[in-house]
Amino acid sequence: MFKRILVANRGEIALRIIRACREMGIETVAIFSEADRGAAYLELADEAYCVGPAKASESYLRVDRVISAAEIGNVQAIHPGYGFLAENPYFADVCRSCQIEFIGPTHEVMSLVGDKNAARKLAREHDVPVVPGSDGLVGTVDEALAVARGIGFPVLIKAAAGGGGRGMRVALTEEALRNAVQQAQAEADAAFGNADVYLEKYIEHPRHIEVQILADAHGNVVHLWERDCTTQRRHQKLIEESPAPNLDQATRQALCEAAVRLAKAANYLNAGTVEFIVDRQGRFYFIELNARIQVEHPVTELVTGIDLIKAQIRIAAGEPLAFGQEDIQPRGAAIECRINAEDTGRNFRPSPGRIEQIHVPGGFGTRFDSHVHPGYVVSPHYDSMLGKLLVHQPTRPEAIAAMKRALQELRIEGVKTTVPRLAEILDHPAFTEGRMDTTFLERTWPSG
Ligand code: MV4
Repeated sequence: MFKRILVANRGEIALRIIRACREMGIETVAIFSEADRGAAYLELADEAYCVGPAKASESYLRVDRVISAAEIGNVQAIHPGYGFLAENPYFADVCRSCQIEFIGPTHEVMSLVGDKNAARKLAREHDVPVVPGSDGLVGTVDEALAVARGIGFPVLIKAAAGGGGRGMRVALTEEALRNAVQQAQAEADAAFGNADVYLEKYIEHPRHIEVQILADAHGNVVHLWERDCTTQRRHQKLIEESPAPNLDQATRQALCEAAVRLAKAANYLNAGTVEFIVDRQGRFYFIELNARIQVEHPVTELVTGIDLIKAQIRIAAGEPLAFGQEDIQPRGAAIECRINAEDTGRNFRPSPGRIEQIHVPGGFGTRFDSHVHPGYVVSPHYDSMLGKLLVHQPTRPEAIAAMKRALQELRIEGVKTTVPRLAEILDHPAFTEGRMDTTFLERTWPSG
């Protein structure tokens, strides 16, 4: 096992990783930008080094500075968390060349899944359902027209280098498709330095369901069931839960087995998430494979009892998984609410500033993953998540009731937060009845 790990991240996920390491007897080296200097969670690491100014592009995203901290800190491995360098194949490759274990997939896998068209092709070759669409890239408007006529409108043009909702464009008609293809190509080129696009039938009002997987270096691949992340707004998830409501057992089983098939086909290593959309008829389609630990991973930890961060570290150290698929029996229902410093009355605009007071809820089955404390200053330089409030209960209605109670207990003074909107969502019949789709929030609160 590793003796010492560098945590290449900040905030709640850095704290989450530091805690797991401490419990495993692993020393930690933290990094911080000048905006995070003096942050309380850094005290829990064994050492901490500054990697640059507040701007992420000059600190947490700087491969040279992060690697320097790893060399000076004399670590054997780096945990990237999520965001920043977590899905950067170049960073994973530099780690390898420096003989530092990257706690995540290989750079080959990261390159493969970063190409959404290649991932789609792999899925198709392994009987993982994909949305009807082009066989591969579409190079010209005429090609796109031919595909669209075959599958019918509306269609979605997606950038091969996109993902997470970036680089997509809907076309409702043949006339619109011409411009849409050219615009999508130009945008993809500008945003990702890669103009490749492909075409899919546009699935209206889908649900977003993802499957957590773990793969070790000995060929074992398991799934840890699904998370429903449908309750999101402008591609920002607000609430995640497991199990997905109103998903029949046969579909659930098929979805999870498809995820494992794809992970095996990709030679996947470490933790990953296979993302699907589910249409109104309950048909599911593979969308993308996320090669990182995700913000919402604790939802899965609560229903399975498996610590995903520790599992990631053990896998990276070469240990075989300590459990098989049969050992992963989900229990009860878990819900996560993202507590962001945002003003829901002003279109979720970030609300940075000093947290004057915070009271954290507790009680049976309640977990709050957060790095903030009274006096903590929320920087405008990073995403506005203050923490993740989670509950675990025997059933979904009980989990909803527990979350409402916990949100009432949570008191944050000094910045505006998403708490009032979260409480409204938990009271909405579309949510309580599990009838959400990805347009639910925008339709219900059109002004923001
Ligand atoms: C889609 C889709 C409809 N049809 N693909 C957005 C995030 C990215 N991972 C894939 N996304 C979508 N792909 C087809 N063919 C609708 C979305 C989508 C969406 C998906 C999951 C969660 C929220 C979403 C919000 C808007 C659109």
